[in-house]
Amino acid sequence: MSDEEDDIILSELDDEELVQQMMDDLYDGLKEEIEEGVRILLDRGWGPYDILTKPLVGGMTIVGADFRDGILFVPEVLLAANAMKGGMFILKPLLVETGAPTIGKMVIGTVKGDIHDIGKNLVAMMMEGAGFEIVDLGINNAVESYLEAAAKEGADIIGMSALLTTTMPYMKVVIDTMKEQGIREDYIVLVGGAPLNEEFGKAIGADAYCRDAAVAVETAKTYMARKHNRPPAEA
Ligand code: B1M
Repeated sequence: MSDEEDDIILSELDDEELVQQMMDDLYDGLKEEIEEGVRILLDRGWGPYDILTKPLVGGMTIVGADFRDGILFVPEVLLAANAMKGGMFILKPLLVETGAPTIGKMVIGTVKGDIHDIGKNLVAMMMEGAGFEIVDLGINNAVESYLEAAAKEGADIIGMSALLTTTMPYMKVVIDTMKEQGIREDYIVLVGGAPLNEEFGKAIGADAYCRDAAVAVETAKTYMARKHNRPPAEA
């Protein structure tokens, strides 16, 4: 870090400068600075969702582009991810404290072979904030992990996340296994992750692809409303 950067006092920056500085700090993996920036923006009346999406997700998008282009490498990206998690840790209670009644239960996890969890964690937080009960299965989940947890927890929704083109096909393994076991219709299946799209979601037989955490919340609500309005099965 240069002397000039050492001298920056985050609280003296205006909002726009602070957001830009936080994106730079995220890039540099500076967790304490990110935490400080998050607290300053909260003190200035920013909503937790805006803080997540602008400096944090915005910063991570730049990290992703430079990782792809070979400018950043895994250790630097891990530091950036760690800084992002520091910010998310402060925001989580604020995102979940709406006191909304439980409107459904979702088990969510990143699929087998994939250790990316930032997006999945963000979805889990936002869903919790919207009144869903969340069972977070973490990363690297095999089909058994999803299905056993969904049955044990009496889940309404199975949520799967994948960030790699090599791991996204595993979502189809889970859905095909559900079909084989005759339990596909027992659950709403929502999928998400940067390399996915609507078409992929349809092709693998998911109920819906969710572009981001906000879409995941809205989609889950829509499907839960449909589920509750479904006529009872004939005797
Ligand atoms: Co990884 N990585 N990574 N990585 N990494 C990507 C995904 C990559 C696109 C980078 C790049 O090349 N540009 C690339 C994948 C390329 C491809 O598959 N075609 C890649 C690679 C190659 C790898 C490794 C293979 C690198 C290596 O080792 N050579 C390796 C894989 C390890 C493995 O999984 N087996 C690897 C490792 C890592 C780190 C460990 C260093 C770190 C992860 C740390 C962590 O997650 N704890 C990491 C990171 C941070 C990234 C990038 C830079 C950022 C991902 C992220 O957190 N984004 C990423 C580049 C990128 O995506 N731009 C990259 C922010 C997050 C908020 O967005 O996850 O998309 P996202 O989630 C969104 C939506 O997608 C959606 O909502 C979220 C919030 O709005 N969503 C859902 C996500 N899941 C959902 C589930 C739902 C609904 C919506 O269910 C209902």
